[in-house]
Amino acid sequence: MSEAIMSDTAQRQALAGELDQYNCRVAQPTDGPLFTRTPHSSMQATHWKAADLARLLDKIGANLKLEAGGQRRTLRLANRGLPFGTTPTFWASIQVILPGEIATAHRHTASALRFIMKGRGADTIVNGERYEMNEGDLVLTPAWTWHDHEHKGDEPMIWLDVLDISLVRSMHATFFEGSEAPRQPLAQIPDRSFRLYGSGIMKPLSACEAPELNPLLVYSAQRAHDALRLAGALPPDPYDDTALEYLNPLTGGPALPTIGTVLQSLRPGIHTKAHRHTGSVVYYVMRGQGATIVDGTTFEWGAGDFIAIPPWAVHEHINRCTNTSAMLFQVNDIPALRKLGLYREESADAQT
Ligand code: 1HN
Repeated sequence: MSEAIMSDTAQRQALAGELDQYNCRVAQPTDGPLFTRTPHSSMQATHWKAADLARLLDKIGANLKLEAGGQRRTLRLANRGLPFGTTPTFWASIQVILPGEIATAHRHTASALRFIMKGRGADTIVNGERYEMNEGDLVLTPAWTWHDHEHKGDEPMIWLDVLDISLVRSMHATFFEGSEAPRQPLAQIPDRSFRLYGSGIMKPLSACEAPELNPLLVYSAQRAHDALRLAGALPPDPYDDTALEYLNPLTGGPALPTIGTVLQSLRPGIHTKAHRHTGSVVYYVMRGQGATIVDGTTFEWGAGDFIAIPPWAVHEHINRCTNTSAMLFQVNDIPALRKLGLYREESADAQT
């Protein structure tokens, strides 16, 4: 058959072999759609229950070693719709550290944060600054900062770790470096960032850091809870009730460039409006009892549970309790999406 009367489908298939030799190709009829009208995420909404996590954390605490220069002892929150990670951009894991253990120093280009779930007596050193980690504190490990942890308390301790690993991997920008010394040397003033910037309302006249590099490494639970309590007296946001984002005190932008961190309270009995956005989200329920409806599936949650919401999934929250508020810590990738011009949101009312 002459080339002129072959169908377009046949032409495309006939060309494939030759083009391939030159590292080229044309769209083939068997290819899936290149663009979809709206995002079709393969990530699945997922619910992890506190009792299951507690049992698994006990098990990894008892059975996995924490060796110098080795892997951290972390329970990764996985997603059946993704090859790795908790959402398309970030990994959420729960780290177990036992009394006397050291998670040795290293650094990586993935940005990381820690949110302390339970226990006391561990500290972390981030680029020479040392901070005690107490329940509800948020500690940052910005990209390429050295970090190590030591547990000096007498009960196992757990915290949530979130790293933008999938985002960094997708850009092939992974660097990692270990250290010979298990812990870093301390800076002369080992809590400088908190002394200068920790109030959240003031900054030194001489602030000379590059503003896009957040100089503040730790956000205390007490200050964050005070802020949330004050804001909680205001009328609720229709979708999130009271939700405050941890900020970079020099720019007012997000605490990390790619990962958003939010403390949220749902007042007694509230049922928020439904919306969707391009951000993927993981919620950790700090206290309370309620439900989150994600694309029509209802997840009934209680304290210690985690919920993951895929990009563009319609979601709404309910506080089932009529006399106490629920408190949630939320992690999302909205800062990364905004920087890339990819953030969109819409109310469920607007959907057809
Ligand atoms: C990591 O380096 C830490 O530094 C925690 O404590 C969790 C999960 C995946 C990859 C690296 C840490 C991690 C991690």
